[in-house]
Amino acid sequence: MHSNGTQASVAPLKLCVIPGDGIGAEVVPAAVQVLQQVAPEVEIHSAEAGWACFQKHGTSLPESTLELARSCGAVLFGATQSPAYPVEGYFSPIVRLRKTLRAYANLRPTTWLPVPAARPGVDLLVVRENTEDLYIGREQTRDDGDTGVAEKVITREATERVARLAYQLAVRVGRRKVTIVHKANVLPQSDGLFRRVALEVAADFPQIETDELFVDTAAYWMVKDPSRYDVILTMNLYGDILSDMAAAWGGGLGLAPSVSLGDGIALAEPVHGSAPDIAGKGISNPTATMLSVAMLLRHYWDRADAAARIEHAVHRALDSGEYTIDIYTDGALGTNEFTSRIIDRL
Ligand code: GGG
Repeated sequence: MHSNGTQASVAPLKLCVIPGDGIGAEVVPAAVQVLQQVAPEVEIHSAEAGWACFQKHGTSLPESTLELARSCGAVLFGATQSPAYPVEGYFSPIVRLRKTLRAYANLRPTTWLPVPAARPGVDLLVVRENTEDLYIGREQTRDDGDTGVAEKVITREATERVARLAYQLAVRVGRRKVTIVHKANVLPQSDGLFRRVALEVAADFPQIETDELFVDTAAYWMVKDPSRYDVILTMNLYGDILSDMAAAWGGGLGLAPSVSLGDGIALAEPVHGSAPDIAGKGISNPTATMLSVAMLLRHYWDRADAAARIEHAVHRALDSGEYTIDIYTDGALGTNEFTSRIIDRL
């Protein structure tokens, strides 16, 4: 309070909301409803991106969306459905958004939830480098028409910043071990650099145990015994794949949240995609998006209290057997009904 009795002005919390394609249009509004219950002060600003946006406007990520995302600082993205064949002028909006916003560290936790498919005791965090690797989109078809080439880029700068964030986070949240995942024996120039730089950063954190695995061995252990892991630090492509595998132990992709952090930026999104097979039926699971909002509250807005309210409400609903159809078919709830049950518990 100022001495003249007026309230000091506090910058409003703003969220840029981009539902995207498919079930993004169902799960994002559900998660926004939940957010408005626990943090009604957050201003909601909507924007477009995705395949449908490309068909409408000729771009999958309009400049106005990027500007809004930058000015809000916090973004909630649903899902997108990029075609699996080349389309002139099209690029993946989510990959571009992560890179343009320099949201460089994608945090993908898998923790046990009270659902039938979850593996008791699973509790791990994948920290995935989010701005380079094979995902930079430098791809071409050679003149022979039968050779596709993609460039993989790994830099010291991007590796160092994601590694440092992973170790700092490990210290802050009380994790004990970081496993660096790579394939440096086959790719010594790119993965070898990632390994070297990550190990250099690890040396600054002697309180955290560090080990390393080749990505194929890491996949084997993810299936055989995920309790081997605490924090996994890895590159973009391997992180994408390993975190989906981990999500199976958490009870399924419908429950797997994520947030990507950068300097002054956070981009929350469920790990799952646009699920075109179930889009529009009102049966999608909004849990992953709700838990992604909780991650935004905890890691970006420093609102651990509000994050915990969402997480506890989700736990209690699942514990009472309130499931969407991806979790259990008998008596499954639709997206809106499930969302109401969560809101009732907040
Ligand atoms: N919510 C994350 C998401 O949309 N995943 C699917 C994905 O990565 N898609 C990339 C694309 O279709 O451009």
